[in-house]
Order: sequence, then structure tokens, then C-alpha cells
Amino acid sequence: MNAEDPKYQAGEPLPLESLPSDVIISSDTRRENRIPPGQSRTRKWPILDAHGTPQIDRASWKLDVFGLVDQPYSLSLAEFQTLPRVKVYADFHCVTRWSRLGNMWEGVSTRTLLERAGVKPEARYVVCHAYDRGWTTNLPLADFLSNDALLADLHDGQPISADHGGPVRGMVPLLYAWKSAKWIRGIELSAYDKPGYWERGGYHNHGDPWTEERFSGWFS
Ligand SMILES: Nc1nc2c(c(=O)[nH]1)N[C@H]1C(S)=C(S)[C@@H](COP(=O)(O)O)O[C@H]1N2
Ligand SMILES: [Mo]
Repeated sequence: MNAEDPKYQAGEPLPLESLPSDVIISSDTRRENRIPPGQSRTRKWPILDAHGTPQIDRASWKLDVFGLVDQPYSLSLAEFQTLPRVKVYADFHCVTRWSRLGNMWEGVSTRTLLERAGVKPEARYVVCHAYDRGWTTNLPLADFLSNDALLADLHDGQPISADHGGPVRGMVPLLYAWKSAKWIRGIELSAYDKPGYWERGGYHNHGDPWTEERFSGWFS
């Protein structure tokens, strides 16, 4: 802890054995070396986004789950907060080469959210839609349904601040951080892939940090 920056990490990440037994441990945190190639650890929590922090009124916040589902639905923030919750311990890797280790996220698992909608068998991709000018990111359904993926409203026990994507952000720890939508407002199921904001801008379509899927195209 640090008076000016409460998110500063002074020591080493917590030993996994010390985590409560109900915590889902992201598999990458079990690696002997938790820092992917070309990355380095930051002890801070940088703020990074394309368009700045949007104004979100908590009373009118909603999340839509739509596209190739049996039962599309919308949730208010109060409804979101009544769903069964999970805690996930995970690392976080931005393609600009910082990694923040040992984050404790809490919220609703993507599996819970999609089970409620009933995913149609043709659905193979997800598009996460966000409040910042319709920003999107795309990913395979299988990655979105990884056991450590969630929509989080708490980080290290505190509400996620607006700058970091609150009131609710996506978190898909096994991929680079741009696949984790801040200010998420919709989850769309699709049969085909629809490259999102950074993906259209030249970032890799998939984004595995361990094989450095940073950029796409001939220039990478
Ligand atoms: N809606 C939205 N989500 C986003 C982004 C964005 O521009 N808009 N940027 C992504 C990128 S590149 C990173 S590194 C992380 C940063 O999250 P942080 O600001 O909480 O560190 O958010 C990701 N999610
Ligand atoms: Mo990023």
C-alpha cells in the first residue's frame, strides 16, 4: 500500500497456497515465470484506453446479451449484482509491454451470463461492446468461456473505478488486456468473427501473450 497510490504493489505476488479455497486461480499464475516474453512487471496499475473515460449513469447502466442466443436479455446494475459471484486471481498483460501480476477480480463469470441466455450451437465468436463510443473487441467463444473469465465489478476488494472500466468491466486473463472490455455494455454471440477497434487497427486478432500475438499483417 502507498498513500498516494493505493493500487501500488510493494511486495511479491501472494503465494497461491495462501488464497482462499473458493478463489478461481487463473492457470497462467501457476507458471514458473509469470512474465510473458517481451513484457515487464509494473507495480502500478496504468490506465489505458482509446477514447478516455465515458460518463456512465449507474441508474441507467445496462448489460445486453444478444445475437445467437435462445433468450436475449438485459440486466440493470442491481440485477447484475444479484447473480452468483466468483473470485478470480489473475495476471494482466498489456500489449504495450507492462504486466500487472496478482489481481483479485470479483464479479459474475462469463459462463453464468451465457448459460442464462442459452448459446445457440452456431455461435462461435463473441463481440464485447463498450460504452466508450461503441468500442468493441472480438474473441473466440471458447476463450470468452475460459473458467477464469468474468465481468468484474470489484478489484482487490474495491469497486472498479471509472478510469479502470467501472462499474463493470470484462476480464479475460489468458489474452492480452485489450480483449478485456472496460465499461462493458453488451455481449454479442456471432457465427463469424467481427474484428473490433484495436483488431481493425492492426492488433492481432487473437492476442495470446505467451506466443506474442501482438500485431497482425505483413509488418509484424
Ligand atoms: N472499452 C474499452 N476497453 C478497453 C480499452 C478501450 O480502449 N476501451 N483498452 C484496452 C487496453 S489496450 C488495455 S491495456 C486495458 C487497460 O485496462 P486498465 O486501463 O484498467 O489498465 O483495457 C482494455 N479495454
Ligand atoms: Mo493494452
